[in-house]
Amino acid sequence: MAKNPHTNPNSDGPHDTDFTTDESSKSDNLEHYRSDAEGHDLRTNQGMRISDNHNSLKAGERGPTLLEDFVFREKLNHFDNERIPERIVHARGAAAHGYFQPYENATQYSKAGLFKDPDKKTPVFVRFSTVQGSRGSNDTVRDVRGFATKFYTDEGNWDLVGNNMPVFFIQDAIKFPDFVHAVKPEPHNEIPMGQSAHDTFWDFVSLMPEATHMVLWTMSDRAFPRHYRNMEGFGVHTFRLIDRQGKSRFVKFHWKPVAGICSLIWDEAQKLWGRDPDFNRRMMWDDIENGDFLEYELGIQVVEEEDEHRFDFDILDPTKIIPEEQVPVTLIGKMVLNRNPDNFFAETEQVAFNPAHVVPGIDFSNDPLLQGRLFSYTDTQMLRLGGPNFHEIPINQPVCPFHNNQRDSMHRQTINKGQASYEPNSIDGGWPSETPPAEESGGFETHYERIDAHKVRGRSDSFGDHYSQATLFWNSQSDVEKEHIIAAYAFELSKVQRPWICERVIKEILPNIDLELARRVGEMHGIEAPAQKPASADELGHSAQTYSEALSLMARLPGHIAMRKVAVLVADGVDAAQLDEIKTRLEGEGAQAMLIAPSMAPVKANDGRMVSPDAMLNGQPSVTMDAVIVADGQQSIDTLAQSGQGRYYLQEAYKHLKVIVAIGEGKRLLETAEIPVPEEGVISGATLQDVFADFCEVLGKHRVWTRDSKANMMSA
Ligand code: HDE
Repeated sequence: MAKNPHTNPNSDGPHDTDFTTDESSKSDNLEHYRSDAEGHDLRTNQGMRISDNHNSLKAGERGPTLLEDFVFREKLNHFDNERIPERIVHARGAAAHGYFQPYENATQYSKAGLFKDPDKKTPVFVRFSTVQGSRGSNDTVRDVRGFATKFYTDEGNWDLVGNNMPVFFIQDAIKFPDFVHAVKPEPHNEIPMGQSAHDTFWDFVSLMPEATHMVLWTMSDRAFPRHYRNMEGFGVHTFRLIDRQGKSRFVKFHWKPVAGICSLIWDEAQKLWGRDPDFNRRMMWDDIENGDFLEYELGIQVVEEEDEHRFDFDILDPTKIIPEEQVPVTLIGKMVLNRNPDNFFAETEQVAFNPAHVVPGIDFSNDPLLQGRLFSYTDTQMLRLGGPNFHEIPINQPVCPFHNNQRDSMHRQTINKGQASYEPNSIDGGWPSETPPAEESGGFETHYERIDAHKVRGRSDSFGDHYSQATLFWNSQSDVEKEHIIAAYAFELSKVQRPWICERVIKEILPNIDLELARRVGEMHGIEAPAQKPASADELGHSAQTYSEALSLMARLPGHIAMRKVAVLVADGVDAAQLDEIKTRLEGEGAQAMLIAPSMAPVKANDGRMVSPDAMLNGQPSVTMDAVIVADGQQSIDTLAQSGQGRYYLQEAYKHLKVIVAIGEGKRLLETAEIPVPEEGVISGATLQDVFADFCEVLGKHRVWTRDSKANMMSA
């Protein structure tokens, strides 16, 4: 291949070789920009000390404010311009710092330096987000979650900008504006916020069969994770890994949550909109502050180039997964999120991800959705962050040195020295110079791919199967998950005003996934679903695999109670010794116990001790917790039984399939609240010892799944 015929004598190899990142590199880099006002005088942006920050300058104490007041003007001017455009999608998010560490040298797959040394920690910044709602919308809406990771590597930033679902709604980026316009709040009244339950969304997706697979994922409980630590992440597209010899392999990236996958229940998610709209971000923040870090393993599914066409789907089609049974996920490293940002705007809001930010060893496939994304992200930052210098914003800067001949524009911070802002040059010694590709520390070289094609505005026939993997997903769900999906479609369509859109979904889309699914949703809308699949055999496609365990949430339940939040209900007269025992035993299992009382006033325990509650019943409602323990104590139970909130706490916990434990007299509260006891997950006993093993076993599955069919009978 002909090389660039430049004359730069310095292009002989890497020059910034004495540089290497470690876990604290990004934090050290940000330190330069951190500002702490403690012990400092109040000054203007020009550095002048301010003597009065309460009164503007006036002509007489009751007179008009004077234009001369530059202190007032600076303050108001800055305030008036505080807001920047929010992200067009993924506007609401929360982020954390951490590190990535490979398990062992994985350079047989990719020469990217961050995969090489198991002792090396590469700093990361991860932003989780919802897609549809604006910056101030609710956390627990039914939506996809963004899972975007910026790795600050020795060789530059690599952004893995993924979601918590492995497929997407459309196949070609040219449809993205249509999709986003359809899912966003409707243009005439900006309703509904954070919801896909409206006409334009269902109109679009029912006219675009390629959306069917992804819509099914969003109708599953994956659409409202219990905690960011409890969701998977996916790069979605097929990418390429390039090894040291320059050999390319296709790859799908996965994040596997160490804490297992757990979701909310739809009714619980909805109630959280009001009870704690910041639920997910608050949990992440609090856990990190408490040292309960979030952990994920990075997995790769590797497909050799010669196997590209061996599947019954096209690996370039972003509406398809590669089932884990066909290509297992190899876990190559671990990411730990262990530090909260110092400033939401400076870091979480200004961070700019881009799937085009790659490092040598990682490259793109021809997935047409990915190809479009490679353009879109820089483009959107120009408006959102005010021009092309957004890479200079501290959170976006690589930690390795970076020099080039890009110059000027809005808000330029770098003071570039020298006269030659071009290359090659003989004035500034030929610097900065190119680096030839190499096995390691080389310059980026695009994978050498032969393309021999007609220019064509079209789509490959291999992208034509829109249903078979949706059917695979449906077949792989447990009965409980299927019931939740049916309820989700019924709910969403109940918000659609135009009957023909509902009919189209029930008669033309759902039966192609599964006839029973269509029949059940149809039943709830008084619409008869067809007895046969309406799509042709060609349109239905074919998946040799009909079941994949990895697609069910039940396959990855935590199996332990670490990090679970347990409410311990208390009131005056509660058994003090038992409270100590409950706390010790829960903490021993890594769970978090919260004492919850009718009010924040200290509770007088049975031994006269005053115990401070962590929260009150309506301040930390059951929807924010994973399980409830009713502690013993006659007077305490009397008080809780007389309280509507006390009884409701248990009823709601029961409805949301939570484990409920009553110790001693506590059983009386269950009876007053009309909670059936005993049954699986409703456990009573004379002492904590009697119930603890049972409690841990059921809570290890997160919820009492066997209760699902009865839960709706609870009116809470
Ligand atoms: Fe994005 N997407 N996207 N997207 N996306 C944005 O970039 C876009 C897609 C994803 O926390 C925007 O900076 C196009 C798939 C995440 O800051 C924008 C297409 C996946 C985030 C954009 C897609 C994603 C974004 C909006 C179809 C999963 C939030 C603001 C071709 C693999 C990142 C911004 C953060 C954000 C464009 C599809 C993930 C407009 C054109 C597929 C996690 O540039």
